[in-house]
Amino acid sequence: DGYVVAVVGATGAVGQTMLEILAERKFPISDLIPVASSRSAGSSIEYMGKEYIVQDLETFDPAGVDIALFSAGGDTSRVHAPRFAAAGCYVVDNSSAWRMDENVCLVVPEVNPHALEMARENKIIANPNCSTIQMVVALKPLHDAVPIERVVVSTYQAVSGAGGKAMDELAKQTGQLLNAQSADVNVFPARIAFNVIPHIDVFMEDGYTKEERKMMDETRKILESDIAVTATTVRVPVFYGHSESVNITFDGPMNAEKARTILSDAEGICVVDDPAGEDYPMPSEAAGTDPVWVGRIRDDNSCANSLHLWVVADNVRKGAALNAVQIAEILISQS
Ligand code: A2P
Ligand code: 11C
Repeated sequence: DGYVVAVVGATGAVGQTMLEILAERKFPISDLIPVASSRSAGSSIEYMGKEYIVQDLETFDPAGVDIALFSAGGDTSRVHAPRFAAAGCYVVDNSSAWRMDENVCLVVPEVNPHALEMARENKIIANPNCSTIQMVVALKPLHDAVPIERVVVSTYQAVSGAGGKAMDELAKQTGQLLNAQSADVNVFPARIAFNVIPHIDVFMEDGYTKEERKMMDETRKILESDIAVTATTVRVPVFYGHSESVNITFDGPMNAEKARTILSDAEGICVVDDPAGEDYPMPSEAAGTDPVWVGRIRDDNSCANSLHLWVVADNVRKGAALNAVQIAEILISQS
């Protein structure tokens, strides 16, 4: 016994990790259905030692599916998530399509599991953007202790956030440049190998990118607070693991020592913060792990009641696949 689980986008970078995490966490599955585009329909995927045939999303009938984990892009979700929901299936959607819809909850299990209440009716649950997830996991316990007034975040985001083709592009360009060839630029707006690009997703009229807008809007929705948030999001030549420099101003007394104690006790967080031992979180160590890693916790001496944090997490796991599976775990625990 167990649940019928569909993974939509099963052949992609996040979909593959969803399958790994479902297996690792022994999610109770009676039938697994991998779904993708017509390009990969008919091919097979392995899950816990068994082969499953990939179904074509366009023609797939969701009747009988209990939970679908979607990670196949916003356009795909906009069309197909309502179709699955109408068939009575819970959809945990990793795209940006539904996140800011006022009838859809945006959930990080460590932060706002209560918001899932809303999903009982409309069945769609939005998984936040990866860079938002790891930041709100760190902000929430601090915000509970002393309300946050303002957050200034700068990100250092891995290429896996942009999918499988983006990872191939970093690998290929690195090889080309080390062999004195010119780099082929296809996925990113500029060369990513041996470079840093202050541009993720499209630019909007106000000069911010959509990735920056997501961090600002989603943070307020998840924390259910109108705290001021401003972001600069940057792509770096790292395969897995987003890093963030987060500067926080509180509405009352807060300091590094207090924050270190709060964060050390918080769910889903590991504090690694030992300047004397030169120990701090890095994507090379966070990759492949589940926690949100926090370090470099220090007072911002330029401003009262302000702190700096350095926050690192595996963007494909906690930032996407793991968070979605954790949401599914709560859904089945309530059913
Ligand atoms: P496919 O392999 O058939 O193209 P990534 O984020 O690594 O680029 O992966 C994207 C995932 O989303 C893949 O599994 C891809 O399937 C899937 N996908 C993309 N577009 C569609 C679509 N129109 N319908 C169904 N699945 C899609
Ligand atoms: C990135 N954060 O690293 C993006 C990827 O809204 O789910 C996730 C985009 C999203 O490129």
